[in-house]
Amino acid sequence: MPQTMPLRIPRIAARNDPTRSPVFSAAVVFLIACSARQADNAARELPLLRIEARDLSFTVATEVAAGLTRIRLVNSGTVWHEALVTRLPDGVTAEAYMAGARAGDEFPVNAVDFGGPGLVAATDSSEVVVELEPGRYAIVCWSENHVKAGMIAQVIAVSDDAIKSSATTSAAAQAADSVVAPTSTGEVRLEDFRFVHDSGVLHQGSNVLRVRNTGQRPHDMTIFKLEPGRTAQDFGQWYATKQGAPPGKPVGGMNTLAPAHDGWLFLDLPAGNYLVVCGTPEPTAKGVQLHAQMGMAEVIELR
Ligand SMILES: [Cu+2]
Repeated sequence: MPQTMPLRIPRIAARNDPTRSPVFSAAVVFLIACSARQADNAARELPLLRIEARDLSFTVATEVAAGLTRIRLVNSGTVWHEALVTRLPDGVTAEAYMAGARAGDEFPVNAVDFGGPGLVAATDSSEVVVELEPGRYAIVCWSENHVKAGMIAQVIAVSDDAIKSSATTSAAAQAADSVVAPTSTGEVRLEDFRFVHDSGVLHQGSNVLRVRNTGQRPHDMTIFKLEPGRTAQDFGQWYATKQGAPPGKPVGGMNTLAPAHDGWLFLDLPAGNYLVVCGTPEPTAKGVQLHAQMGMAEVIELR
């Protein structure tokens, strides 16, 4: 993949919000806290697919219920990892996907990207909710092309009806019926090639972002917390060589979503500057470029 990042980064300052009277802020904080808590509760009711990443493999269940699913990546490795959830065409295996990746295909076997937990640093975790259709999925780490070293796993999403018919109690069957989508605290649309959102979409503390791909291309939303005093330009320069300590670290995100796909992204953010990028590759006349290099990047300041 290409190795430079954009130099022109729009800056969005949450502190410029005009509605910063103490009373208003307190009310908003209270409302956000409540809605985030409700969202957490709703998400907790959903089936959980826990993925553990090591260097360089995944440990994950072989089966999950189709429908709205909470997917949590725990990084027990020593380097950054991510977990793309991509639907394999009928009859196609994760091994075929890996073979395609090794052959240089950026989007192997026409798999359909369903999102998944974005890139996180060692010992950190990343969580999303997405709706899985019944079928076979690959869990893939594209960070540093780990997939080519075998960092891929396979999960079957089993249809709701199959689960209900095999449920041993009516309570279990009802549980399969009563899943509720998380309540979001904000929305980000992924377009070709920019993030579209309100200026105050992210705030300190718990965020539940609804992320929708309304573009014609696949997109992701990967978030890096910049070290104090470091800029997006610093990050781009470091990324080009990967020499020395990185000027920021990944704190999660929504992995690549195919057009018209969506999901919810859980983020717990302390104050600081965040670099938001789309790391999805695009074949262009100049070779393959990351969307971040095509302008799909911005800095959000949380104060
Ligand atoms: Cu993109």
